[in-house]
Amino acid sequence: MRLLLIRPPRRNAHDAGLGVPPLGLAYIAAAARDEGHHVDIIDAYVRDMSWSRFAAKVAQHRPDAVGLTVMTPMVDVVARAIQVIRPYTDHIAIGGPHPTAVGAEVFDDLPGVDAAVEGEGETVVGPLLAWWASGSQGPPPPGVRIPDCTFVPATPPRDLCTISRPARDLLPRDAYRYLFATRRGFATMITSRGCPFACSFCDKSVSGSLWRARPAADVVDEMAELREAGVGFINFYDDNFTLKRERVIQICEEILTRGVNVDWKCEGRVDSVDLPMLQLMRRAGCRVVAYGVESANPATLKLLRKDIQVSQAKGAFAATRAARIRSLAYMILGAPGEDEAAVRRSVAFCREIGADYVQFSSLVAMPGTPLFQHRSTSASVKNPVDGDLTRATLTDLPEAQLNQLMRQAWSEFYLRPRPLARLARDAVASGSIVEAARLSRALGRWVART
Ligand code: B12
Ligand code: SF4
Repeated sequence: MRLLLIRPPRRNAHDAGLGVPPLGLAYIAAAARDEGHHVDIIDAYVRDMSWSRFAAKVAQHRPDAVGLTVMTPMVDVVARAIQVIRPYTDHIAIGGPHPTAVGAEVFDDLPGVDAAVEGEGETVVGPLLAWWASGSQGPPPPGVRIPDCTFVPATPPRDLCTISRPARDLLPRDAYRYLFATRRGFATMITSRGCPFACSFCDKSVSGSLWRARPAADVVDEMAELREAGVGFINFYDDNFTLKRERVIQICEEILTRGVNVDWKCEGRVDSVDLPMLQLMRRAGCRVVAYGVESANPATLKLLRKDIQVSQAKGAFAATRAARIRSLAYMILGAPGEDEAAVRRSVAFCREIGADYVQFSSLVAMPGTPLFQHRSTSASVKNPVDGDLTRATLTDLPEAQLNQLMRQAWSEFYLRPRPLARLARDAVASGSIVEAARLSRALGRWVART
C-alpha cells in the first residue's frame, strides 16, 4: 500500500511552536516499510506550509492510506487536516497520546477517522495496512480501534531492540532546530520507554508504567549513525532518561570509549542525579538537563504526586551547575491551593536555584492523566509557546490574575540581560535564528496583551 504520514500545518501564522522532528511518525514509517509498504512523510508544520499548499501536496500523493499523530491540544488542527485529506484517500488512521487516552470518544472528536491505533504502533501498523488491503475482512487487528467494534489491545514490545530505527530519511532533516542546542544539526532520540512514577498531570497512556530501556551499545550506535549524518546535537526525549544511574554511566562510558563527538540534552528527575554522574555526563557531551521542578510549594508537589522534595531541586540544580551543564526547569504555576504568594514563591525559586532556562505552565488536566477526572474548570491560562486555542486550567485563582502572573513570570525571567544574551548566543550556535525571532515575536505580542 502507499502510506502517507502527515504532520499538519501550523494552526496560524502566530504559532511559535518548536520544529522538533515527529519521531513517532518516523518509527511508524520504518515499521510499515519493513512490511513492504511504500511510505512518505509530509511534515507541513516544519515546512511552514500553507493549508492550500498542504491540500495540493496531498492531492498529488493520492495515497491508499494516511496516518496522523494526535496530541490533545492538536485535535482541532488534525480535524481540519482530515477534512482536507478525506477526498484523496480511502483510509485514514490516527495514533498517539490523544486516541490512546480517550478510546472510543476519539470518533466524536474526529469524525472522519476510520481507525485509531492505541499505544505503541510499530507492531500494529503492518497488520492494519494488511487488513485494509484485504478489504477489512473480520475484526481489526489488536491495537486498532474502529467505530462500533470491540477493541482488543496489542502487546507493546518488551525488547526495544526489536524495533527498527526511525525512518529519518523521510523527514526534512535540515529543517529541524532546537533553541537551546549548543551545536548545529539537530535530531531527537528515545532510548527508553515508560516510567514507573505516577505524577498526576502526566499522560503515560502510550508507553505505560513499565520502564523498558535499550542497552548502552545500541543507544550509542544510533548516536554514532546520527553524528555520521551531520548531527551535532541530540535531544533525548525519554520520559525518564536518568532513572537508572548504572545505565546512564554505561551510555556515557560507551560514548567516551568510542569517541562519539556529539552534544546532547536529556530529561531528568531531581532525585536521580548526583555530581559525579553529572560530571561524567558533561564529559560525554551532555550540555543541558531539563528537570520537572514543578513547584517550590510542598503542598503543590504533593497534589502533583511528584514524589520529590523542594530541597532535592536545590541540590540537583547546584550539582548541574557545578558540572558545567545548563539546566531547564519545568514549572507549574497556580495549581489548586496556590494563592498569589505561592505563585511568586515558585517564580523566585527559579532565580534562587540558578535555572538557566525555565518553562512556566499552568496545570492542565489532559485526558490520560489521573487529574482528568477533576477537570471542573472554566479558566484558560496560556504561555507564549502554546499554539493551542485554549488551555483548560485547574486553579483556585481568578483566570485574569493567573494570566497576569504567568506573563510576569515569563517576562521577569527572560527579559533580563543575561538570559537574553544566552538565548541570542544559543540561537546562533544552534542555527535557530528564525525560530528565536518567531518566539521573541510571540513573547512580545503576548506580554503586550497585558
Ligand atoms: C517530544 C515531545 C513534545 C514536542 C513535540 C513532539 C512532536 N514534534 O511531535 C514538544 C516539545 C513541542 C511538545 C509539546 C507539548 N507536549 Co509533548 N511530548 C513530547 C514527548 C516527550 C516525546 C514524544 C515522542 O517523540 N515520543 C516517542 C514516540 C516513539 O512515541 P509517540 O510519539 O507517542 O508515538 C508512538 C505512538 O503514540 C504511536 N503513534 C503515534 N502517532 C501515530 C500515528 C499512526 C498513524 C500510528 C499507526 C501510530 C502512531 O506509535 C508511535 C510509535 O510507538 C512526549 C512524552 C513521550 N514519552 O512520548 C510528550 C507528550 C506527547 N507531550 C504532551 C504534552 C501535554 C505537551 C504539551 C501540551 C506540553 C505543554 N505543557 O505545553 C505541548 C503541546 C504542544 C502542542 N500545542 O501541540 C503529552 C501529551 C498528552 C496528550 N494527551 O496529548 C505527552 C505524552 C507528555 C506526557 N507524558 O504527558 N511535546
Ligand atoms: S512526569 Fe516524568 S516522572 Fe512523572 S510520571 Fe511523567 S514521565 Fe514519569
